[in-house]
Amino acid sequence: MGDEHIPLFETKQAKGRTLFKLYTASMAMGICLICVYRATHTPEKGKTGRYLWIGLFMAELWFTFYWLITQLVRWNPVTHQTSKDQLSLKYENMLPGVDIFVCTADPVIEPPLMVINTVLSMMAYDYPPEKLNIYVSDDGGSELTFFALLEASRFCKYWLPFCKRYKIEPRSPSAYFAHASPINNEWSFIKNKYEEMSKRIDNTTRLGKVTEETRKEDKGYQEWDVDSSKNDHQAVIQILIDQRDPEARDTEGKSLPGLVYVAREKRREWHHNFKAGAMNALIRVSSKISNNPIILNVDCDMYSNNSESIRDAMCFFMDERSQNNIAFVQFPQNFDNLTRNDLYSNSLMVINNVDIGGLDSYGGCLYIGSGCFHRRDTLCGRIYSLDTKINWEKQNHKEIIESTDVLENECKILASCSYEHNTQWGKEMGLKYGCPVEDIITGLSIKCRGWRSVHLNPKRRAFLGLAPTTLLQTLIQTKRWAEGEFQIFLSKYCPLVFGHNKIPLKLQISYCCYLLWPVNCWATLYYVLVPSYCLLARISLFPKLSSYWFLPFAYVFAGKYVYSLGEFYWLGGTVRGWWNDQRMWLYRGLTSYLFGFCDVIFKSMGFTTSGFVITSKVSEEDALQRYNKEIMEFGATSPMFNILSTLALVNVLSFVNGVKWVVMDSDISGFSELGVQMVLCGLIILINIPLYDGMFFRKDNGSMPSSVTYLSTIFAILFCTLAII
Ligand SMILES: *[C@@H]1O[C@H](CO)[C@@H](O)[C@H](O)[C@H]1NC(C)=O
Ligand SMILES: *[C@@H]1O[C@H](CO)[C@@H](O)[C@H](O)[C@H]1NC(C)=O
Ligand SMILES: CC(=O)N[C@H]1CO[C@H](CO)[C@@H](O)[C@@H]1O
Repeated sequence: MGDEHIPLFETKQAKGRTLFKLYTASMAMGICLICVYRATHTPEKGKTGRYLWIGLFMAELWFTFYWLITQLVRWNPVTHQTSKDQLSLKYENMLPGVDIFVCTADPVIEPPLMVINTVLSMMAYDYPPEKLNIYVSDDGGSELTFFALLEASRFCKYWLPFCKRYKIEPRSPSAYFAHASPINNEWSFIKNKYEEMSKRIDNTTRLGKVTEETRKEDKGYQEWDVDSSKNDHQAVIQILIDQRDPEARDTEGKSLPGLVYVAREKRREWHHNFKAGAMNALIRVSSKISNNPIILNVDCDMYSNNSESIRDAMCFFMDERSQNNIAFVQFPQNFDNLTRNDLYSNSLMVINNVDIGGLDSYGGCLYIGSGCFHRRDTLCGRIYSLDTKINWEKQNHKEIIESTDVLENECKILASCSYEHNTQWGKEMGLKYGCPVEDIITGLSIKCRGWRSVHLNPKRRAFLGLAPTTLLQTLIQTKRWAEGEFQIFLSKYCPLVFGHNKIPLKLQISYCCYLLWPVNCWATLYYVLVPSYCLLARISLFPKLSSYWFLPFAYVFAGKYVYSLGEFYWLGGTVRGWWNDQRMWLYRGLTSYLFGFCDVIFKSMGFTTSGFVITSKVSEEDALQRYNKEIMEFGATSPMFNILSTLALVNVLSFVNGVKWVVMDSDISGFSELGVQMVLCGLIILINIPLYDGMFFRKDNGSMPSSVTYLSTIFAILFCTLAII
């Protein structure tokens, strides 16, 4: 074939690299000058403030170190572009099959209606349906989810042909009908059908159980006849759409993607390894039923916003140049319920658009547990060698002759608790166990076996999920990530050790950029607390405003923030969005990272931990209204809020004290000496405005609980009294 070398994807380097390098160099110079200043101006032994000064120097050294890692990550980001036309031209008839895993864990936190919307959007991919199989892992083992899925297996017979005929997007019915305007009668018919179905599902969910009448409709419900609970039940495997069944057709007689409900066995005496355990059970069950060479896994709230995403991913797996060394293609996590200025900074815009592209240029973005296409063989532990080419043409899975019942029963063994006992599952095979963010170490170990990975970040988002909509949810989610990541850093999977000699040093260090998130808490806390403490105690920690040494501080500070504002704006954010992002950076540092760090340390010493619980991302009506108006939501007591409020108040008190001092005593030289600290305090106050508002002015349900306000006021006053005496 003459056209054999037409590439299926293109890789581009980010623009403006020279400018970026110049900027980095100038910042590095500024930072060096600051270090020189700190080293040469340390207060002498015995003088007040010597230790505070040294502490501040340490905090700055940490920030410098972390900044250097960040610059390394961002040195040379790349982006990819796919040519799906080429893919169809060359490979349309040999496209490999794809097994899609949708994981859900709890019908209350993750409503079944949301789950089936995700499932329907996946079933409707623009891809040969006989090559698609959807597996829903229900770790809640709930008949409500099963009921919803059964409904979906009927509705899809109307939905899929409708999607394909009118080429509608997105293909999650709820997302589609939320914005679409009527086309014709068929449209209204489908919409009615969808609404009826969602009513039935909502009614059943509200009731909390499936009615007796409905239970007679499908023998699958018998699985719930035995006494069972969320954490103690047998394995349930139900093939809802069997591709071997000649009657499994849509209303136009075309074949349907397979649909399988899987609830692995749960017993109290076995450890279940959370999502990693569920994924591994799915890998085994799917290998028995369809055994497709590509696996896509998504969280149950992430619907597909682009019906061509599978083809995008295939462009990498099937490209001839890539030497078949691509183990997985990761899409970023995006959200469709973000507000315009992204109050809680959930969009991860800079990480998704810049940082991960940087990791990609070093041969390996992270695997982040959702929206990722894997090769089945690499996920199961295969080591890279030059002949790992998949023979796409011979991928047709083996003919299965068993009846559905027999097949389901065989799969139950694969999904039983004891199956993994004394096997390599969770170690060398499948997702790794023993860490809350198992995806990161799984991705890392795949890379250590010689594979590379690709990050694809198309303009039109491939997957859209739900972002947390309250401050506390956001902070707790970040805490969980931070904790897991730091745990990896301290474990044998630390990239610097585990990846030694296996992946490039650049990549090892880049990984640490994320794994060290929580460590930032100490320097952040120090910077928020100590300069204002010293302002109260009249100890100067920074150069005078009139001194030349002030310049590097001003340059580094301004340089960092002007750059990040510019970057944020250029990526499509708003100025207020950037300001919110800075606030959330601070809040995460002072709470999520702090608790994450402490929990990891306490856990390693054998103590129990703070145990913040995850709550539903679907919130109350009035909370949702505030979210849409971008009013910060407190409304709960949490030690996290105590910390934030106390710090915010301390800064107000010391700022007021500083102002009083300049105005009343007209102490101008004092102002020059403490000016930087006053500016710092002032900025912290500005960024905390929504917090003061929530503490003292708002009266709605989302304002700060008064117990938190009282307690933090007392703490703040105590602290300031200590500083002054
Ligand atoms: C759902 O419940 C409401 C009352 O709670 C009832 O009026 C309605 O008919 C039910 N819908 C379906 C589809 O069962
Ligand atoms: C989702 O897809 C639609 C097209 O169906 C597109 O208009 C929209 O911009 C996409 N959303 C995002 C966030 O990319
Ligand atoms: C489930 C949920 O919270 N959805 C909300 C996401 O955000 C949009 C506004 O941006 C709301 O309208 C949705 O209700």
